[in-house]
Amino acid sequence: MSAIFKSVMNYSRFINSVSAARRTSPIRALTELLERSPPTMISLAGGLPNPDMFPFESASFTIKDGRSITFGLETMKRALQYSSSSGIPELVSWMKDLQTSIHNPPTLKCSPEQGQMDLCVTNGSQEGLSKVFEMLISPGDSILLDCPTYSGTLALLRPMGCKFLTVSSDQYGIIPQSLSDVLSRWSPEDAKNPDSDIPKVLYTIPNGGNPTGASITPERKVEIYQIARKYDLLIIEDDPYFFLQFEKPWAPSFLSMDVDGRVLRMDSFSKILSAGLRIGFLTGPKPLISRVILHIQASTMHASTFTQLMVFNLLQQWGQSGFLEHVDRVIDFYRKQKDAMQLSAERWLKDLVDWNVPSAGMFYWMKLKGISDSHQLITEKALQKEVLLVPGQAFMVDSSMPCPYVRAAFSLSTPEQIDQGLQRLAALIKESL
Ligand code: 09M
Repeated sequence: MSAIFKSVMNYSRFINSVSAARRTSPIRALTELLERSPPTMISLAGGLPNPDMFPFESASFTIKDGRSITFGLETMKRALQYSSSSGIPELVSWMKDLQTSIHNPPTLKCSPEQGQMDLCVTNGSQEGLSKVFEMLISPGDSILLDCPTYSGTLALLRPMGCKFLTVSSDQYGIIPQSLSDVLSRWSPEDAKNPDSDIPKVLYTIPNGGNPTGASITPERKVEIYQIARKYDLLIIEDDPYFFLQFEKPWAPSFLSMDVDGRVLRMDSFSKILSAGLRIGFLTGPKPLISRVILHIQASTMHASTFTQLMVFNLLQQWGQSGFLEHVDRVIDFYRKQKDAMQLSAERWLKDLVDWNVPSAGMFYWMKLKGISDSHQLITEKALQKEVLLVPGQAFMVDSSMPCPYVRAAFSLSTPEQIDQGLQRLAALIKESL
């Protein structure tokens, strides 16, 4: 891709009026000044609390591999204090190195204005998603997405008053021809007209889609990226299941092919380190990441300093290779879980359900044959039979339409429970036919 000429992006085209109006807080600017000052500086400026007054003194964590992390008094003071809105510098730097090793983004050496790759820490990828949409979407805007999709994204977008333009997909993700077809009612030139209603944003989950389990093939990604270039679209790559790809080599990301700086990528540690620590990463062109950081300054301020230090200390001890070894162990677990669900589905659901075997993630998307809507079946009868699945409706743009699908997660149950659960589902379906 590096031989391809870069399009010059006009980022202001994508930023809505609320985001464009964000300014750096004067206190934040002073804090940064203080960080660059000599230790002799007496600052009466910052409204930071005195950590000597906090009751916690030290902390120690035992890692399952036998190592430990200890926060002494000084680290503890820092962990309990406010910190930078973009994330603690050492974690940001570690993650930039990881993104570089894994994705080698073509924008790494661009100037900041030209979309140089930047990164910030978020409270899980959900905060990245919410901040990105709040930067880009104005009421009445159209957004391109493949449906069904993550209910958390729909929950975010629905109240924003945007129109959903759904693109067809299958087990290999978005079908590029369908994306072209949806866009064919506009001309690429419309992207230069500020009054045009041409969509500006494509959202997708590229690996182990939630709920479908689908993963976009590398060939399709290249085609989709070319269409995004043609119509000047930003691609929102929501990829929390990237590290749960069962087979190597891992698929190249949109970020890895992003010569222009039109990809905003969400990564998450929720599935590999901890969901409750709430650590995610937003990677993308600097002019857009800096808008998101301004929003973080004015809302959550930053992801927990304590949590960030805890994660950073672990990553530093592990190094990139240790981290990737851990990821491999996690993948081995989920692959076995996926195989267990496959086996049980073959055993109990063969003639009752259609499904595809996922190549990443945590979900099977099951179509119940001969049942037009799974909602009542799940919310009433399944409860009595003591098996719970998510009715497909939850992932649909139009949730008023009947939906014969259910989402089955293989993450949390034992193979025995999975087997029993699917046996119960089979009995339910048979009763309802
Ligand atoms: N179900 C997710 N998905 C989910 C879910 C969840 C409680 C979360 C996609 O932790 P974060 O912020 O990194 O993850 C957010 C996120 C972003 N994008 C595609 C996701 O699947 C997490 C949490 C209960 C149920 C949940 O069902 O699917």
